[in-house]
Amino acid sequence: MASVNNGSKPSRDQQPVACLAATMVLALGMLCGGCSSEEPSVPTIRLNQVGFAPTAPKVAVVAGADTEVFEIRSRGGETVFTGALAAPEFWSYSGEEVRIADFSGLRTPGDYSVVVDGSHESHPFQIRAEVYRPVVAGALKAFFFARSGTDLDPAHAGPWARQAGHSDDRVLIHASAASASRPEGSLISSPGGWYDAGDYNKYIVNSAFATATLFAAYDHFPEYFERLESNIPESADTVPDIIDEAVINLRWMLTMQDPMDGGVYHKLTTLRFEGMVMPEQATADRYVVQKSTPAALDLAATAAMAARILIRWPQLEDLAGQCLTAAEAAWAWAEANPDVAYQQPADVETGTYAIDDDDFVDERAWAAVELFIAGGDASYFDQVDLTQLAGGVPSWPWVSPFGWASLADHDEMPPGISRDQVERAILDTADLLKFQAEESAYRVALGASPERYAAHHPKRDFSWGSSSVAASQSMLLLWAYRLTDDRSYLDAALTNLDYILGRNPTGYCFVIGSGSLSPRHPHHRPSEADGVADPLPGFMVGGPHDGGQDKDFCRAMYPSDLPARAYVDDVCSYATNEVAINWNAALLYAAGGLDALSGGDLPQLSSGQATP
Ligand code: G3I
Ligand code: 9MR
Repeated sequence: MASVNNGSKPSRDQQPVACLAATMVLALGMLCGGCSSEEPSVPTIRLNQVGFAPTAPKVAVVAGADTEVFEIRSRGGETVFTGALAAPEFWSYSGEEVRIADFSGLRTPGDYSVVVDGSHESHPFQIRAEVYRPVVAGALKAFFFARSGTDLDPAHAGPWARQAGHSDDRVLIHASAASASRPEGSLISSPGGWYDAGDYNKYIVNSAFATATLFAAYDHFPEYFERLESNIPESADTVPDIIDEAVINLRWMLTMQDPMDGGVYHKLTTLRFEGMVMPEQATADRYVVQKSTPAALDLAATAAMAARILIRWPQLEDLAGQCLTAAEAAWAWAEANPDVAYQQPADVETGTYAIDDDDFVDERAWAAVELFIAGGDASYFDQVDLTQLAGGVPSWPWVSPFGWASLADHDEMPPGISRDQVERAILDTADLLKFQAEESAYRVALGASPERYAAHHPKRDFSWGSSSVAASQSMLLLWAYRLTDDRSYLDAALTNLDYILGRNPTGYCFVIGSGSLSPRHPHHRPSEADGVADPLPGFMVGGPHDGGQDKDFCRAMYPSDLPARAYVDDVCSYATNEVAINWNAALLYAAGGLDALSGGDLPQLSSGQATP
């Protein structure tokens, strides 16, 4: 195995050594025959398997080619474009020496493929104005498929129709959540919302990231999302589908707040993960567990954000008012309980959404910003110094970037901070990502050296859920574009969507049902247990991650331990092949924003038109 450096791209003066390493790996691979060489034995062509908007940059990544040129062929076999392959470059994250094929000059709508060495052909792709639309509509529809506690009927769910599971109207108070008014073993009702991921539990911290991202997508691109329909039961109403869907989970989140003290339970969960069964077969007792400071602050931020957005629809005015009240009560609880980290009880084995040594500075800042914007009260900043906050990419452990994005759109600045400081908090991280997108061998933003990022970012981009790191980086780059109209941020945002849809070393399009090769065996209980051959579409899987947390369960061996290739399309792999609501929310924002900005005119889908 080639010695791979610590994951940061070798500087240009290091590359000769890196290329030597790659050459050695290639030589070993050719010598040892059956062993798994890290290099392709035949040319590989990696590209966005869905396609490109006519005016978008268009790039494929080629490994193992023997020639200096490439061509683009139409579906009819005609060569419509030829170009020179760029000089070889080494990508340490995949141990590959690759060459760039740039065909941005081809803008004619049509169906095409890339060909090298005269015969090696890529997956097909399209060039057309609304090329990202199916990915966006599917990403939104995935939330409908994730709904808890409701039947999914055939008219809206097609072959993935299923019975309701988890009414969650008799949820037990866990010992860790007991209070005088709600003693251990008492029952509350906490119905609805979305299942978190491949499991059937519901978590406030991750719900906040996902729900707030859907609200932000609408807030930033209202004209686009007002017209995007996903054939859900609510499509017939006058509220945009993305808002209808976000409200489904928001209403559940509000039930997780204790009306007696404003505290928020960290999650609603079984004691251990259910088997690979359908919702109606998953009948273990469900509990709300310990109230936590991050849960209270994340609910406060999400509910305050909802309050200022939902007010736009008369039928949601009451909910908007409830949200502001809930946000203020949650903030007050967090002020009285500022350091209550979630501590997994000994008898609970499900997900935690908690990190070590968390000081909740980011959750507190985000909540203060949203409460300030929603109600105009600057006193929320009495205990919050935004100037001490780093920038960074939004993630469930680092949510303060949402605050920067909201302030960037707001007329009034909080006391002690300038608009320029707010914008720099976004643009400084965006500039690092743009540099990476322009410089990396795959020409993608993903893989930026974390040392260049602000603090709190997962130390490696190829963390658990790396495809969502890509999508969240694109979200931040679109924030930068909205601030500056600088197209280089838009182009950088697109590089990571290209990565997600196929321009990556695994050869997969990570969105189920999109592209030519997408996951067939996600770690997702309904997909595994529903008896339907095709997994539920529209979900994005976590993608490559070299942590190996699931290797004890995986029959299928990972093809590589390299960060960008450590992926296996097997139901066992929850560390690389699960789905999750925060991941899909970031995809929805990124793909939707790029679709909205690529100039495509949204066709008016009839409300009954089935989407994927
Ligand atoms: O924050 C630290 C960072 O400081 C450190 O440098 C880095 C080193 O690896 O680790 C970082 O913590 C990581 C954390 O995510 C935040 O990024 C942990 O290593 C990593 O194990 C953790 O992974 C999370 C995983 O659950 C395990 O807890 C994923 O982000 C999260 O998406 C995933 O979420 C699960 C739910 O618990 C259960 N439902 C399914 C869902 C998706 O798999
Ligand atoms: O299905 C669970 C998935 O949602 C989680 O992300 C993952 C890590 O917490 O755990 C999965 O459950 C597995 C458990 O951790 C170990 N026994 C096998 C379970 C199913 O793969």
